[in-house]
Amino acid sequence: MTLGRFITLEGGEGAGKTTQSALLADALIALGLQVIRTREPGGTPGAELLRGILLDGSIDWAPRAETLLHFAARAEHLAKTILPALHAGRWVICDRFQDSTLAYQGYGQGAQRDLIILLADHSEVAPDLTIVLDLDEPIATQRIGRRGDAADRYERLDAAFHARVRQGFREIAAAEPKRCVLVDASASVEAVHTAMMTAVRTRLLD
Ligand code: Z5A
Repeated sequence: MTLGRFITLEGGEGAGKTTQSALLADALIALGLQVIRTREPGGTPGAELLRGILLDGSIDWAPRAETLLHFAARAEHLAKTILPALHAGRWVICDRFQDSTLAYQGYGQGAQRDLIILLADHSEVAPDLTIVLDLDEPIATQRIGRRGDAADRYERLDAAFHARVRQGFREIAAAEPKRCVLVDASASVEAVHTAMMTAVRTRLLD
């Protein structure tokens, strides 16, 4: 059985993951590949329910509880969306995955990082490629502001929190250069797409 490929997009808020996920999917489909796009937290009805309670801000979760809720959503997402697609030979593009838990809950909220790494190591599948979109917080805030929708619980956290998250993503990318590529997300939409396609071609297609 041929497994599809698993690509994750990571980075802080407003870095362009949703925009780039759509462009990447179109480019891969144009190459004749079968592609699905999905996101975390979410990607199945149960995981989308958990997304609601994580993001709506009605509960200020303890960091360990929040970590486990993200992994519960992920277990559902893996079992019902990601793994079936990969087993059917499809390429899966996922907007956020385990690196977000390490960056947000571990670096950002101070949850136990070795617990997060342990849970991630027990995942049934690891990404073939992770693209980390790296963006200065003020530019991200401008972009989010222009979009004009209500801020979720994470978006309402302060600049120091987002700086820790960014540092976390940069450290993750530096620690795993075979899996991760850090892309400057302050460039134009087209330039970021080109950088991502270069990574996909050299690491997964050539
Ligand atoms: N979270 C967590 O804590 N732990 C976990 O384990 C997981 C998640 C999995 C939900 O994520 C929250 O969950 C997230 C972390 C937490 N919260 N935060 N912050 P989400 O992915 O739904 O939320 P997000 O990261 O904030 O996504 P976003 O706001 O939709 O941003 P994006 O997808 O990276 O960006 P975008 O929507 O493509 O672009 C934002 C705007 O910028 C938009 O108007 C674009 O047209 C514009 N844009 C995009 N690219 C460019 C360029 N290159 N130049 C200029 N303008 C651009």
